[in-house]
This record gives sequence, C-alpha cells and structure tokens, in this order.
Amino acid sequence: MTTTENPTAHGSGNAATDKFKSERATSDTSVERAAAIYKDMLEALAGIVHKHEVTYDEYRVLKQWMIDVGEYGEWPLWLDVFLEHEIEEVHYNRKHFTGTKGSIEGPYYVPNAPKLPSKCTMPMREKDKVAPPLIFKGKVTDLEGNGIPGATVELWHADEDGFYSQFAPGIPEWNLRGTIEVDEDGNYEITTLKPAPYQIPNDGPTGWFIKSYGGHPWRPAHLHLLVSAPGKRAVTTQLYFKGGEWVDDDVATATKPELILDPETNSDGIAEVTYNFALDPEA
Ligand code: MBD
Ligand code: FE
Repeated sequence: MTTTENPTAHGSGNAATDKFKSERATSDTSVERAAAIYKDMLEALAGIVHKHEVTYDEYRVLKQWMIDVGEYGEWPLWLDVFLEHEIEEVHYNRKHFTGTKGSIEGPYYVPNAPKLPSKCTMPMREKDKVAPPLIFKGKVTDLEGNGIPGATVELWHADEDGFYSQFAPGIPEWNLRGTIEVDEDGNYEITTLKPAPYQIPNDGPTGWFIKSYGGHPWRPAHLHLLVSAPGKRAVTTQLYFKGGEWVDDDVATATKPELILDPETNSDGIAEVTYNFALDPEA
C-alpha cells in the first residue's frame, strides 16, 4: 500500500488499484456478445471522432492521458466516477428488483471489516469527533417487511477531511468501517459521524480531466453501505442528506431520490435518522 506524507490521488489511486487487482476480474461473456459490444463501442468512438473532427493533437493528448491514468493507478477512480452508475442502473432494471435502490460501490470498499453488534459506535479517532455525531438506525427486511435476523450492514465512509481508511496514509486500518450484525428482529442502531461533502482525489489525471471541461470534483456527503442476508440479493448503495451541497450535482451521478436521509435532532440534541432496507430475493 502506498504511503506518502500527504494523501494524493496517486497514493489513493495505487491503493485502489492494488485492492482491485487482488481479486482478478472474470466474466462469462460469450464471443458473440463480446463481438456485438466491441462493434458498438468502436462505432460510438468513430461517431465522436467524426462529429467533433478530433485532431491529431487531441488524439495524442488522449493517449498520454490514458497512460497517465494507468500509471497513477486511477482507473478504478475514473471508471467508478464516470461509468459505474450506468452499469448499476442497468443491473437493477434488468433483474426487475423492487427492494432498496442500489448505488455505485466506488473505489474504496474493503470486505471483511470487523464485526460490530447491532447497537454500536463506529471505530473513530478522537480527532474525527470534530464532525457532528449521527445516529443511523433501522431494520433490514424482506420485501414483505419481515425483519431478517441474519443480515449484516457494512458501512464505510470518509472522515471529516474526506479521507477513507486504507486509502490515505496515517489512518487506523478500519477507521469508520464496520460490519454490523443486526439483532434478532433485523434492527440496527449505529452511532457514527455525519460525513462532509467530498471532493474526489483531483490532483492527478482524473482531476486534469475534470478541469479540461470546466467541471467540479465534488460529491455530496455520503454513507456507503452493503446490506446482505442469507438467501437475499445483497444491495450496495449510498445514502445522502436532504438539502446537502452537491446532492443535485454529483460528479459521480450516483444520487437517487429514494436514497436521501433527513435526520432530526433527538432529545439529546443529536442528529438521528431511521432508514430501513428491503432486500430482494436472491436472483
Ligand atoms: C468516493 O468516495 C466515491 O464514493 C466515489 C464514487 C468515487 C470516488 C470517491
Ligand atoms: Fe465515497
């Protein structure tokens, strides 16, 4: 894992690339399907080149940029920000799911986070507590609303500086990461921190790309979740905060109206919100 003095796109990119490579990707795509996708892909690219009369200089800049993205380890970042949301939407629609909506996984998921009881506080440092606490509670159910006792809620999110443990130096390995085991009724009550709006790493080629078209690198404040249960489709999703900055202009196009939290202040003066997850049966 790359460690440097200051977190950089290069450092987090290399960490994300190493993590992705640790499980070699495969798919059972047929030759016929590969041929159809390849043909359409080249046709789409040809259409762009002709429509915009792409120049030789632009072509060479593209080639250089693609080399740079690889060398900085930023393919997981770039692909998850700019393409994953389309894959996720197709996946959900094709299987006719009706349970809780998914959203993109992004580059910073790590499996096997330490187990935590149904009522728990996320692992955090003293310095993380400058962020306001958030009580996040609810129930994991089937499509009929029955609680699922064996379910787990994996939660991971950035600290107040926008860094994810294992992808920036100097953060304890499992900081703000956990696998929460729901109680016998499917309930959980997690105390964590309200995350802040988040800039994707932008001091490397993904950032140059965004700058080149006058865009911004911001994502709304978000929680990442992976909710699983025996015999159910696991849902990877994200939750956002009502009225938050960038909710309507996410660089990763990963928000959905069904995924927006609206916490209320409880009698202890702490932000608290209930969100239930309904899981589809296994496909
Ligand atoms: C993130 O935290 C994230 O959620 C996505 C989708 C891309 C980059 C960083
Ligand atoms: Fe994220």
